Amino acid sequence: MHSPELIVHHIPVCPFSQRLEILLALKGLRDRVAFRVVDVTRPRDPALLRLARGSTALPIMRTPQGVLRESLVILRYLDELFPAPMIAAPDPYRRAVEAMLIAREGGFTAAGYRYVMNRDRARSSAFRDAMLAQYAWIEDFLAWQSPGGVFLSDRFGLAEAVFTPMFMRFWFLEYYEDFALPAQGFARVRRWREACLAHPAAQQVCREEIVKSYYDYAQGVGNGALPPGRGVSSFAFAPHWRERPWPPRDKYAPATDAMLGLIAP
Ligand SMILES: N[C@@H](CCC(=O)N[C@@H](CS)C(=O)NCC(=O)O)C(=O)O
Repeated sequence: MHSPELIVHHIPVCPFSQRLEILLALKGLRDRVAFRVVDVTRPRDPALLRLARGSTALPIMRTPQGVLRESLVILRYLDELFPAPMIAAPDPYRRAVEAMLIAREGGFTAAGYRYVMNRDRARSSAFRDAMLAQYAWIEDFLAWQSPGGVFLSDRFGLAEAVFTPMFMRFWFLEYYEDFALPAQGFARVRRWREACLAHPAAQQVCREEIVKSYYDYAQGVGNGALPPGRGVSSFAFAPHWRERPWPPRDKYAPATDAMLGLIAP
């Protein structure tokens, strides 16, 4: 069954839409859904806003029956619509275990984004501790549910599709905050994270694209808005991120458009 009616509107470097791309890649069904690119640095098309009932958050997915929002909802919809193979755990109990881990994704995501967006150097260590507390929770959960394994189950599944895009975005913490998991106490979550990052179905973005695109988040400004004194967003499509220099790692000394290789069209 070919379904050209399934259309996702997304921001290409967005972790929430990468979840959908990973799920489709795991199923070998990437071409069943058309992805339409939205430029987050430009005013949103009113027709798209109407589709999402005024919400600017992406991704949204158009289906023959109506519009769906929220990446976790769309993930489960796609998993059930194209059930061969199911990516969620097949057994109800294991699916519930998977759901316990997925229930933590919001707090995990928020801790990383708050940390990179913090502009008060004196508070950096508090944000680091909050991030480490999130990793410590996952460490404990995996040590409980899958102590000797790599993934939560015997394969890359739904929880991995949910968390891997965040592990990738958090390359911005390594770059702008020198954040690293401590050598002691995080072996299980480190094993999980490394296997997630290396999985062939999850290679839609790379570290360089993320570090360059998210520079403005490190300036405390998200979603394509402009930091003070700047004219071009780090999320701009042109010049292409590959053609721009790596941004300065010291986020407290703001760079100019020119230093970032950003030139107004
Ligand atoms: N909870 C939502 C979050 C979606 C979200 O925040 N998307 C960001 C892009 S990464 C966005 O659309 N930002 C632009 C905006 O909200 O205006 C989901 O899981 O789909």
